[in-house]
Amino acid sequence: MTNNQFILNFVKKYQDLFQPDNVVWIDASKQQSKELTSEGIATGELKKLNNKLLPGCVYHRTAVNDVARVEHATYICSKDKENAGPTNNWMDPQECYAKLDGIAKGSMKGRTMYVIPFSMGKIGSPFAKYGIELTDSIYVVLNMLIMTRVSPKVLDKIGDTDNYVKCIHAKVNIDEKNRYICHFPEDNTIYSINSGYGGNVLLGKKCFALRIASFQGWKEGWMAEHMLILGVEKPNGEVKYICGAFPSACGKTNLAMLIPPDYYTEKGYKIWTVGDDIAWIRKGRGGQLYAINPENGFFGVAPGTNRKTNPNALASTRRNTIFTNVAYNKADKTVWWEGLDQPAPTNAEDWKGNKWTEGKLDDNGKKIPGANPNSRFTAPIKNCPCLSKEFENPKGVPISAIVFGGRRAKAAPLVYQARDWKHGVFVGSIMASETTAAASGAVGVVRHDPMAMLPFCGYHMGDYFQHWLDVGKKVKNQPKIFNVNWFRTDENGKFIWPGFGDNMRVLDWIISRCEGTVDAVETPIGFLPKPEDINLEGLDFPMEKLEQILDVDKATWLNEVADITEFYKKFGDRLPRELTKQLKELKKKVKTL
Ligand code: OXD
Ligand code: MN
Repeated sequence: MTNNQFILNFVKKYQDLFQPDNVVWIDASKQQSKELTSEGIATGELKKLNNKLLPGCVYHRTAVNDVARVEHATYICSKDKENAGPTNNWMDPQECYAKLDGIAKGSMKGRTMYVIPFSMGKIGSPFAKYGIELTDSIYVVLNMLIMTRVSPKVLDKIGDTDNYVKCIHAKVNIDEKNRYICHFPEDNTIYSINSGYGGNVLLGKKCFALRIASFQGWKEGWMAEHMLILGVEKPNGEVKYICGAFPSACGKTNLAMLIPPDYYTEKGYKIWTVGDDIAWIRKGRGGQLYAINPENGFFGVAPGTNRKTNPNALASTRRNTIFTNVAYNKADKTVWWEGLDQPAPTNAEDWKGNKWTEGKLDDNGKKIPGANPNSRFTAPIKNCPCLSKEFENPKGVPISAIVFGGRRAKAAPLVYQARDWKHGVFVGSIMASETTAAASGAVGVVRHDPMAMLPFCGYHMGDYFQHWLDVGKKVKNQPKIFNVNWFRTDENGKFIWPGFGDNMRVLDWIISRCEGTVDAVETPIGFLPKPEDINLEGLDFPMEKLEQILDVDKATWLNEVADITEFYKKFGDRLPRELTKQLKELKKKVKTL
């Protein structure tokens, strides 16, 4: 498929090391995809689903020990340890290559190694970056065909250069103890072994489009962010675009595909989805920031997705979708997960492949779920009923607002606006959120997750903060920056704000602030809405509750200040002085409350 010696040498090097029986280049033809799917079905790696109800869909189970991203086994292998920073694991690059080569050597004997040329971003767009992934997994090939733009044209675009990201994946034997997800930003290389879980092996996604791309963006003057991109269409037809950074499994997909409450739809408001997970952002026309979604599909969390919470996501999964680790309905060869608005199947297997009925208990009397809490659907973005017509725009969409948001039972109010770009960078840097099932480890623990990039920043986070400050300096029309929190709870631990479609009411305030058509109250943490400016039309939600979730409590925020002070210490002298200044100011202001 190519005469490029860099690529041929790369493929040959790993062919010699892994010793596969065959090497197959992926050309993205229908025929090849069909054959690979059939092969996956024949080996049991995939199950074909009901072709009438779920045409073109297949089902897959990962190993039980391999269901989420593994942050403890994820490394940034910069030459100088300092450059990986205090928030990343580090290994010396040469040691790391040798270690992984040693583990994966000969591991593809009896298997096929696939070579996948892919693009992040529309091929040929000024944003696009190219990659070649080597893998011994048909599941990975089929997922990459959905999530990225796989095409021989990518090879033409790379031409005779060495300018592509080298992505190496080997399943080996899915040994948890020898699982490594390693990044070599200075070599444009990713090396992932002993896993078959999406976030660890679809190397175009987290590994390339965030960890490697954040480093590339730092060097080249743009940004790779863990953000959704949505367009709010107003009754006059004008569309305003918003980027939103939220940690994993905090509702980015739901927000990106939001259906406004009746009050808003009747007036003519509509939300258009550009992306649900990753945004690449750079300066464009009019001194403004523009964003693209470099992906081509959704790798969404299944549990909780239903006709009420996210009808657009559900609709996106009705054809040509790969379901991973959900429950399997043997009766009609369909799928099910907790929170789906239809009764659990009676003749089913759970995500582990065991016979399962709803309410089944384990030895400790705990309910066994049918779907893994981090079970996923991989769906083509083209399936999405509310896909923005700007999705393929090679120049991206102009960004009016950036929204940061975490999962916080207390502290952060429903919404507030940063005073300016520098304060906005501070607001992003102090984000914290309760952990979720998207990564292995404890769930529900509050941790700092600046800009929702803690697990995804491919270099020193102090430099990353400085990069944010520098990008702001370069643009004349900076987006306004906001923080939201849909997850405040009451004394019984219940969510106070209804969330989902009603988040439109908050987006409405955000847009009005961008347009300068609504006032705000200045507080120590930033501008808060006057409660009467959040439109509650058609929603049974008492004003006192709204006041409660717009509250900024002195003791809580003094605690936050202490906590941020401690967190910031990690970054030493690579913490931008501007952020220290912002923290001091916050402390001073909170004391006046
Ligand atoms: C994801 C994640 O899969 O953030 O998007 O883990
Ligand atoms: Mn994500």
